[in-house]
Amino acid sequence: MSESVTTEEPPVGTEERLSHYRSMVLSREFETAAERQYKAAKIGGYCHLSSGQEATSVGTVAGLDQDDYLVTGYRCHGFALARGVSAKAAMAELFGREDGCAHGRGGSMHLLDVEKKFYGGWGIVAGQLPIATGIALGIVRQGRSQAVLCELGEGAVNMGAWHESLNLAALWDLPVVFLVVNNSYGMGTSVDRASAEPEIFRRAAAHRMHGERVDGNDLDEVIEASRRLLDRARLDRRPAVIEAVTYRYRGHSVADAGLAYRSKEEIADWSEGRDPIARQRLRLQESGVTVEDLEAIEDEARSEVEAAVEHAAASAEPSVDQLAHGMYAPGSAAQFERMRPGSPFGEEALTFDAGLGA
Ligand SMILES: Cc1ncc(C[n+]2csc(CCOP(=O)(O)OP(=O)(O)O)c2C)c(N)n1
Repeated sequence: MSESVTTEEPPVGTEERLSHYRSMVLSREFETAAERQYKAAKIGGYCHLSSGQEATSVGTVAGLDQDDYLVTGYRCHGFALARGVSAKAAMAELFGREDGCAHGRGGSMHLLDVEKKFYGGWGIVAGQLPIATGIALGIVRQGRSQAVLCELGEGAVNMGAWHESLNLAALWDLPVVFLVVNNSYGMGTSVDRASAEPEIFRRAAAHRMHGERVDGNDLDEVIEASRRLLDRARLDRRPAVIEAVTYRYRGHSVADAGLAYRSKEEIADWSEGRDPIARQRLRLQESGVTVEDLEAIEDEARSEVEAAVEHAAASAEPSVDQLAHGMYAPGSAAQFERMRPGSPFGEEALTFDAGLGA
């Protein structure tokens, strides 16, 4: 840790704890269903699941104000749901359907809901960091009081965009918190084999930025740290790094069994011994919540996901003539108009009608 940052946050109340529990269970159920649907060929492209990481996604999103921004990498289902994207809209997006939260154009890696200030879902490792940093710069330039939470995997911290983004965020005092989800593996490469400094939070110090590590499977700990650091970013314009240590139970993507580079014992150690949902369930029981109440929440989440799958399957495919809709900013048509063969840009003719409109 590069400095001490204290908290005066009140403890989380039971209603709120139940709501977070619901959100974690919904995420787990969603991922289980997504895997099944992918294997049944209802979902195409890539599909990265985050089962086991629920305390990190739910806990960090709990630290955001409604007006704050969220930007993530491709393992984004749990973050989208925690931010309030409905299971129906998220599942329909995985199915590539019109009712999806990105109208079926993005798929699993590119969930998006601008109204909820969830700016994706990005497939290029570390590609989301400059975007999040730019949003934070926009906030400062426009004199607004908001924060940005930027999620990335521990595999992304060896990319140039990590260094560039942290440097500018620290130099310009930008209100952004970089959340490194350290689930031990970038595809099949363990953090110890990839990072000269495997305690990722320490890397913040290279930019004179605050960094700290939390147990990413402990919901309360994650909420406390993310609230404190997001408040500090929003109110004092001070960036930070939170490293959440957690584990993904499934393979890198559904196409990876996840067993070639780690042992069954290691997976069991996390899934049976440190599961974030089981941990929170026990805490809730200890605080007086009944098993019946918890089971009702779990049944409700299961039904919500079943309904989401039915909804996704019944949703229309986007029409082909709308393929490029939303891809270009207003005004692009005029710019493309100038880009004819023989223009100073020397482009070839566009090969299909991009449906740009005015
Ligand atoms: C620039 C770039 N290089 C390589 C890839 C291929 N790739 C996809 S995921 C991944 C591993 C990233 O691991 P990590 O950042 O730890 O995230 P996690 O999968 O653990 O969520 C790689 C190398 C990519 N998408 N983008």
